Amino acid sequence: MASVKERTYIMVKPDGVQRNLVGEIIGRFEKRGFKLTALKLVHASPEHLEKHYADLAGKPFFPGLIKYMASGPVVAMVWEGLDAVKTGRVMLGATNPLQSPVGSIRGDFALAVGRNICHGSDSVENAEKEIKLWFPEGTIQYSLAQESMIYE
Ligand code: RTP
Repeated sequence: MASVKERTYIMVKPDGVQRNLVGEIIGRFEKRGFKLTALKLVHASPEHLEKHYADLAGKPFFPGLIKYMASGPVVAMVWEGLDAVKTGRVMLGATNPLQSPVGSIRGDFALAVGRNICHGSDSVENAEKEIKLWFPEGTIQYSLAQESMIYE
């Protein structure tokens, strides 16, 4: 059932950080109406990234993916709101920027599948797993002043 408390894990990848797109990406989620409940800049280890991408172990691009993701800091975030997971994926666009509509993050800022700027959880279940992995310390709870202007 749709919940305004649904959470998704969004991560600006090293290319997004190096290209100064952090503010742009945060701004899009803020303006859409989502609520930020966790945020940190982290230079993740290959071991940590292998856990995050465990489902992809064995894919031919896996070693290159881990190397790229460990090449610099990422911005790890949790965003909360109605259909956060599905809407977050729409805001990101398709995995391959070529198939991403203009107006999406990848459709506006990326050209190559291996440098696609931003990660977003693909299911509520995976979002909760990823949030635990990246924020074992937990997230912050607070209320948004304009919540009644976002939800009926
Ligand atoms: P992400 O997990 O990063 O949000 O991406 P996604 O769900 O859209 O795509 P997924 O299939 O989970 O792949 C994870 C990341 O691996 C890189 N990739 N490279 N070279 C390739 O063919 C290839 N395929 C995937 C991308 O950076 C993708 O986001």
